[in-house]
Amino acid sequence: MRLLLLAAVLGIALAARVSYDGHKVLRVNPTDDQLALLMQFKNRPGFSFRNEPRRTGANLDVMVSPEQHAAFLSFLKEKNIGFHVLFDNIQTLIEAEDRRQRPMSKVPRAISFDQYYRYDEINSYLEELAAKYPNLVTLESIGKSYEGRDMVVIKISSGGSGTRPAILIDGGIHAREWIAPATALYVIYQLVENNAANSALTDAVDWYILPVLNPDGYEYSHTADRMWRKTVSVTPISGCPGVDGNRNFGFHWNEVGASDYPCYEDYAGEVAFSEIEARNLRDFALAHKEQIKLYLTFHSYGGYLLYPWGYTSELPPDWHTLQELAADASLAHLNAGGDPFTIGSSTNVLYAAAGGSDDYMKGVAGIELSYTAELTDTYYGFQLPAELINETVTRFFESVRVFGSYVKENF
Ligand code: 0X9
Ligand code: ZN
Repeated sequence: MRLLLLAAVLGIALAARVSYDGHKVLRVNPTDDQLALLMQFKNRPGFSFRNEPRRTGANLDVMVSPEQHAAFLSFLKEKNIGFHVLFDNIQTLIEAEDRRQRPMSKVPRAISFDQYYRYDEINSYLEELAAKYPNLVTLESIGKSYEGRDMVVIKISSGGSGTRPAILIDGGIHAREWIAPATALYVIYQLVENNAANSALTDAVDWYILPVLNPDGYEYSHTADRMWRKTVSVTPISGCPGVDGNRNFGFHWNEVGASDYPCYEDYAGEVAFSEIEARNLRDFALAHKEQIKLYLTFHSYGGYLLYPWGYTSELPPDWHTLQELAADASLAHLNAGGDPFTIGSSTNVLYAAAGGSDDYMKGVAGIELSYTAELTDTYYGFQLPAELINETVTRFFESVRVFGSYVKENF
């Protein structure tokens, strides 16, 4: 009883949550041939591929259930595939996160970057900013999510005409990538609450930031399943809800690197833009497409700055510009104490996957500069401990500064 009370007070639905007790994360170092063999395990019950390397020599991180562990180890040994155990029990990381989570409060204390905020808290913060900085901030709900949550875009603009160049940022299309909304929130914090120091970034450029693009999934990853990636909409298979939002955009939709099967993590949806969240973002971007010059979508993990295309290994004609700007952003990250990013087109440096928001923004909305930022190093994966948020977001803000200055100087 006491425990339940505590759970209620903490806002944690302990009873209903998926347990990952005994789930290990193995970092496997396959050769190209071995990787082909390993692909048979993708989407098998008890396995979750956290990334899918393309480059020779890159790691593959696999989460394995306790039931599958022994057989998988034998397989790795038999095929002589190198690996090491990254986490012995992923549930211990989840529990460490829970212990750090403080009770939800309607009005958050001063914002800080040593904790992950829930959807309601993030929106309260945005409202607080709108009330406090009416000359700089306006809020717009770009529509409701599947479960009826507002998708709130904060516009940060110091004035001027509607023809100023703008930057569109979103985070959290993948529910479990908690550092993504946290980073978007930090950009908001710096541009608004620390505007005196950052006014050069807002005096000629407008910013549209949607910190939680998949609010239902984000909340679900807090209350029910820490490893949730998708939206939560009903699919043709009962018991397998959700679509991969980043496979749902209507540009070369479902051509490669996506699944038709609703139970898989990279399910593309029944049709392009089946998901209301993807449609809402699409409509917003199209309505502002003349103004938006750069799109940044935050994901984790791995330390990549990716540009289109994800649907083909061919490069866009202006790939040099995309590459050079990303290199400058990466250098700023390095100078701030972070690691350099791996830079390249999604297909060429990560894997081919069509239906991503980045490809759509460039290919259809005509936003020339479009990037996916895979934030953070690879060790903790999706469960970057809250005490590492601060250094992650402060370093990445230096990259954001580079993107902002580029737009200011070139449009
Ligand atoms: O697979 C994805 O959607 C992204 N990686 S993640 O681990 N965060 O899921 C990469 C997306 C890159 N862009 C495209 N493929 N269009
Ligand atoms: Zn992602």
